[in-house]
Formats: sequence, structure tokens, C-alpha cells
Amino acid sequence: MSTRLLTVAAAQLGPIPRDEGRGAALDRLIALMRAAAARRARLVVFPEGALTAFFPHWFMDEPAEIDAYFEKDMPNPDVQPLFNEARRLEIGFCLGYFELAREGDVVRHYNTSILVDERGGVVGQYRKIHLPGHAEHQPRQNFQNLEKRYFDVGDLGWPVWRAFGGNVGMMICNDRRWPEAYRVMGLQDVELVLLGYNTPYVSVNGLDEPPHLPMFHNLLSMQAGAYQNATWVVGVAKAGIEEGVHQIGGTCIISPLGEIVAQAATEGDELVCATLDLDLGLGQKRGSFRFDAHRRTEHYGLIVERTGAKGPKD
Ligand code: ING
Repeated sequence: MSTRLLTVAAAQLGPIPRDEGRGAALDRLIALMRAAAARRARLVVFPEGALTAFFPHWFMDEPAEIDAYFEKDMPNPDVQPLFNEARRLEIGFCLGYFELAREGDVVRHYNTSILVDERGGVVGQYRKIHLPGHAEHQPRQNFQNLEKRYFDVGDLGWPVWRAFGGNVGMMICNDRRWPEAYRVMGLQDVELVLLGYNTPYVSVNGLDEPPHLPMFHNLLSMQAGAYQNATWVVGVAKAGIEEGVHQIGGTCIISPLGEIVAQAATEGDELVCATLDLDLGLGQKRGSFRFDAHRRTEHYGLIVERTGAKGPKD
């Protein structure tokens, strides 16, 4: 029986300094893409916000200063070299970036990722739905997470596309902590979920927690999502101390059985590669997680209706 093998490279990035232009970041992305191609990868996955520093970590009020972190078009002259190199190497890629979108005379700002296939065709785009943190400056915190201030909530849902021989979907960072994100794609028979993250060691709500917990929760979220939806998950960090915020690494590739098959060892630019068997999840999809045989959706609503359950409140 033919198995659908796909070699994937998770391209972890170390910090991107606030004053580093996109050119320097592009050079790093292209170096990682070339290393991925040398490892015979057909797909390289870059982190969330892979072109600039993660600016939601500080307060800004000046629109022009904020918009400087956004891409007005994708591709555009700054990132075209990455698209050109991908086409030359015949490698696909997933890129996280900040998107300024004009919808008529309305301007929207999204935390976005794009999926490009080996022929340079844009397969799909995703706009982050779960925006953590706050809309207003939190002066008592050592650093901010102002994604609710700088970004609109994504309006594209969680689509799944046919690409690289399988069913591929994307999410971004905080999305990975919410089971709905995986399940919406699981219900579309997703086989490979690609995601990037910028995750500080100190939790954004300022709660002091033992230093091992951010990494534990990072891996727990992705391993659970992979296992419960019988899908591969590739999670890619922007890591290290970026503008004074120490971010976790832990870039990894997780199988549909929930096992970590490859993981980063550093907090810098590092390639984590594995050859994925896209058929590996079929046993689970036809067994333990055969949704049409085992899920009882007609019973799920009763609890919510009867109790009006809405989850924890402030
Ligand atoms: N970063 C963090 C994340 O979800 C966070 C924010 C950290 C939320 C820890 C809750 C706990 O990994 C982004 N960019 O979403």
C-alpha cells in the first residue's frame, strides 16, 4: 500500500530585534529554507510574525508606527526574494506575518499566516482568531500582550486545503490552546496542522508560575490537539530573548498518535526535520476517533441549554 510521505522542516527563529529591517530577517528565512531543501524537505514552516519583532509586547499609540510592522501586500518587494527562492528550490512554505488588509474603504489588521505550495502557488491564508492579552496598556506588567489592541479577529475560520498530498490546515499561537481550533479542522479531515508561536516564559496575565509550565502547556496543547483529531501538528517558535521578553522554544513535530517525533534543542534559528507518513492518522480516524461512529453531538447541546454554561467569567 503506498504511503504518502512528506518531509517537513520546522524552521524555528531566534529573536528578531525591533530595529532589524526585514532584509536581515529575510536572509535568515532564506538560509533556513536552503537548509530545509538540502534535507529534501518539501515544506518549510516559519513561526508567527516571522518578519519582525513581536511588537504586541509593547505599547504604541501612533498608527504609522504600528502599521510599519504590517505587510500591505503579500508578496511584496521586501519578501519577494523568499518567494523566488522557494520557487527555485521547489519547496513550499508556511509564513506567519502581520497583514494590513483594505476591504473597500475599511482597513483591517490581522495576525496572519499563508501557505504556499512547491510551485509557488498560494494555497491558503489564515487570520488568527484567538487574540490573547489586552486592548489597553497594562502599566503594572513587565511587558504587554496587546494583540486585542493591534489586531482584528480573524474572519476566515479554520479552512483545510488539499496540498502536499494531504489535507492541510493552519492556526496561530494562542489558537493552539483552544480545542475548537483543532476540532473544526478535524471535522474537515485535517491530516497536518501548521502553526507558529511567540510565547513568553512569564505568562501574559502576569501570574507567577513555575518556569517549567509554559513549555508543558505548549506541548500539552499541541499533543492533545494532534491525538484527539488524528492529525500531524507542526509547532514552530520564535524563541529566545526578544526586546527583553524571554520566549520559549520547543519547536516540534507531533504525530497523529500525540507523540513528539522531533524537537528543537536551542532557542535560536534551528531546523527540525521529519518525514511524515500522512497515512499514519488513518487508523485513528477509522478507529478511536471515527467521528461519525463515536461522537454524540445531539447530546452535547443539552448541557449548555439546561445550565446555560458559558465557561469561567471575570
Ligand atoms: N502568545 C501566547 C500564547 O498563547 C499566552 C500568549 C501565553 C497566552 C501564555 C496564555 C498563556 O502562546 C501569543 N502570541 O498568542
